[in-house]
Amino acid sequence: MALEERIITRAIAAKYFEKFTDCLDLDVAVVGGGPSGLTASWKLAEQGFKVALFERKLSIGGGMWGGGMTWNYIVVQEAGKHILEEAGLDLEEYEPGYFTVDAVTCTTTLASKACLAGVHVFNCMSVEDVCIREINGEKRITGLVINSSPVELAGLHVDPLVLDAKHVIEATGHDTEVLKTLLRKNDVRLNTPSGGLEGEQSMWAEIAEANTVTHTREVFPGIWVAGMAANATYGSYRMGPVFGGMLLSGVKVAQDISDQLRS
Ligand code: 48F
Repeated sequence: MALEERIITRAIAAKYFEKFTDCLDLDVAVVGGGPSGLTASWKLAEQGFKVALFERKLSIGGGMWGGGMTWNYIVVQEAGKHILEEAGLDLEEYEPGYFTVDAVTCTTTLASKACLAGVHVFNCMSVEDVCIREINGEKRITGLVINSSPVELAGLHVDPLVLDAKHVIEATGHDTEVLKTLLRKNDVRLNTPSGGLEGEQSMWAEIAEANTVTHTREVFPGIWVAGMAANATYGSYRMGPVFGGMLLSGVKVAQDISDQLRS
């Protein structure tokens, strides 16, 4: 059988745009494919919700690939260990309560769980803005403004495209990019003590890990913070290469959004 490049091209274009148009109206749009975004999208997709994940880089996985300082092992504490075990990973107890796992195995496994659960992944796609609408007298995020990452990287003047989402998860990590844009462009207040971003503090893993979970919440109607973005939003500490809080935050945001979508 002849192998025609034209058919290969048509197959890619047809399948991509089928996926893209199917995702114009989402239950949940996740921004950032780090551990919290991956876990959240996996947990939502396995419940049957229509979920898309937007990741600026070519690879999903965020800050998990390199362990600590490129030494590619990560540590997970007891509380978050069951999530990785559910994904099929074996963890080794290094000292009581400290479990290690190969960072690359962990990242690829989490990514695989999300993809196989039905998350529509758009890698190489940057979220540059949100859509905001007034609904019943309340401002609410109703969608995302996206652009191809190479367009963004090259600084080309190309307009973005837009899709609707009932809920958005801000999982962009330390930079909280989506919320920064929301605040810069709109006269709005977040559900934080100051109404703005409280900002991340220096390293304190024990407090930060617990805070990551308690700070995972709806920060403005229609947009939720998860992972390191939750701590940066609510003024907590960084925690370095211990990942239980990231995983638990992903599970929590998925559960809370699922409860709202079902109510
Ligand atoms: O930083 P990241 O891994 O976020 P996370 O899930 O996990 C944090 C940990 O990796 C680590 C830590 C805890 O142990 O402190 O840092 O909170 O992943 C965030 C992802 O979001 C992407 C970015 O490329 C990264 O992969 N991202 C950031 N801004 C955008 C974006 C954007 N505007 N559009 C699309 N993707």
